[in-house]
Amino acid sequence: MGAMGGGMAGMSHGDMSGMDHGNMKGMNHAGMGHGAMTAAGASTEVRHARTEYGASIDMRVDTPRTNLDDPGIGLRNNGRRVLTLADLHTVGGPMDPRGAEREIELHLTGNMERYSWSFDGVEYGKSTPVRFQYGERVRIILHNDTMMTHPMHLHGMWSELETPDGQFLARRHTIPVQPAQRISFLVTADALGRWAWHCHLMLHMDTGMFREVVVA
Ligand SMILES: [Cu+2]
Repeated sequence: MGAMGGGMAGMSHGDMSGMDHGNMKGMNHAGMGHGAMTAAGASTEVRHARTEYGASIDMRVDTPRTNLDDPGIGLRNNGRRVLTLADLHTVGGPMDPRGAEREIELHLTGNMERYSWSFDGVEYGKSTPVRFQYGERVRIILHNDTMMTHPMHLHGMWSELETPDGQFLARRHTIPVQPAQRISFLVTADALGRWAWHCHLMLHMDTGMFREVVVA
């Protein structure tokens, strides 16, 4: 864990002062006058859910990084050029030209000592589904509050990765989120039903970094 570099700067351990208005997921930001949400890109205001202040969490990141050109731990400055998310460009642009109608922010969380993993401090067994309205265009922000990279796989729909200022980059099934990184992507909820959304590291998925997504 010694190779974290600059990403550690903003981490708080047990500091309650960052507690704010709780879990924003499912809330419609349209017309809410949310200061940090810009037309061009994802909101930058960090919102830790209330459920992140519990025993399931050993770390929170208050000043995440948003750059996509970091090769990642163990691959930096090794004399070779390493492909990063910033190098990807899907030919033809996004499948859906619409901007996001609302924003869902979820944090990737865990406790290294307990070896438990979760979204927003809530393991799968205690969670309720994330709900998408059929046909909506939604922006998902994933904010990594852990010291590990999590390759996050949303089933059933495409994840359209964007730059911090809202430019389309690439269409993917799985998006790796590095330690202390905050990334965003757009999803068109065009597939009715129940879908899995999880980290692709088996031990993380099995211990709770898994959510059900319902499109209805
Ligand atoms: Cu993981």
